Amino acid sequence: TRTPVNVTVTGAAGQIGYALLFRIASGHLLGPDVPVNLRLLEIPQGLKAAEGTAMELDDCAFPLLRGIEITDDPNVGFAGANVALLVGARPRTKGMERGDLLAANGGIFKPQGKAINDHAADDIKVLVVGNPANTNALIAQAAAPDVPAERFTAMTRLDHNRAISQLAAKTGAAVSDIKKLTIWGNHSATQYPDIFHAEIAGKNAAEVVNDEVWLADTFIPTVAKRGAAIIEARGASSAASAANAAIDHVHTWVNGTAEGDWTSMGIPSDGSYGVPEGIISSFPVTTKDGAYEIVQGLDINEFSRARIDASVKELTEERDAVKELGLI
Ligand code: NAX
Repeated sequence: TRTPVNVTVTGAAGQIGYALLFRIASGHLLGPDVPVNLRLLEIPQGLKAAEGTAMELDDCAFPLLRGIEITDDPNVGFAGANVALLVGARPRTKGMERGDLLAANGGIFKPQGKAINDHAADDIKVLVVGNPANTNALIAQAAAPDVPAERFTAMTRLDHNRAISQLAAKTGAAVSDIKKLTIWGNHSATQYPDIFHAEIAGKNAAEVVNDEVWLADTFIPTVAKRGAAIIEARGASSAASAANAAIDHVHTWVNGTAEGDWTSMGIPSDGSYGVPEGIISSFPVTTKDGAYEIVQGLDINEFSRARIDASVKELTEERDAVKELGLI
């Protein structure tokens, strides 16, 4: 029998946490043969609700769930963690400026990065879901100098999955026929979903669609503003789909991308595609044996270049702002 993997989830009492924990415990994060220990990290006000969720997890009698620990101390929550899902964040409230938002989240992600640095397992893999996800991941990464930088990633898989779904709806293709889609840049309204290298049943997706007006005026804004559309319809932000994307992100990172396909992950830039080092930006990546690599050699046309640059510019501005605040 395998040693259980320690999975830490922050914001465990929130709505994404509620949609996420049961799937982790039932084996969807790491595989049907991998036992897990769950660590739920919350703030003091969230502990009671986290305990309630833990009671329900017990009541599922999941064969793979070996233990649940609940804490409001990051040093305890990340002790021995192999996988950390950083979901809890400070949402933007009315009248809050971007600087206030970045400062409030710095107060969360800096100490969490330090606790990961000091207490997590050597093979720790971190996924930041809490917004602004890319820059929160950068703050946590900067606070963890002893952890290889590439272990800190930000979630753009929900955007990736949304883009596949929109493309399938437009073309009548099955989602499983769509490969090599890319989300570039920031998990924000400036993100760029790129179909120029995507394939639909082996054919180039941009050629199949053959409609640049739809691409620019419908597809890209629909994907980028989907989060707001969900809030409008549901009266609450995306939760189950966000949890599903977090599961997909880690599952792919650990278990590998399929031959002939890739995925999108927010990762520390190595300078590829003219994206400057020092930010966490989304790229097309393949994964194997628990490591990822940026897909190299893609031709970037003018349409794509302008959009990638715009999103990267936003990320460098966020980076400059958190640097100014002393958060990195
Ligand atoms: P909720 O407000 O339902 O839950 C957040 C939870 O985090 C709360 O229980 C709160 O007590 C806890 N929390 C706050 N500070 C904490 C800290 N320092 N340590 C531990 N826990 C803490 O939000 P929910 O809907 O679950 O969303 C969570 C985050 O995901 C938000 O920042 C949201 O913006 C972000 N999202 C990111 C997405 C992505 O694609 N990257 C998509 C979905 C989602 O919008």
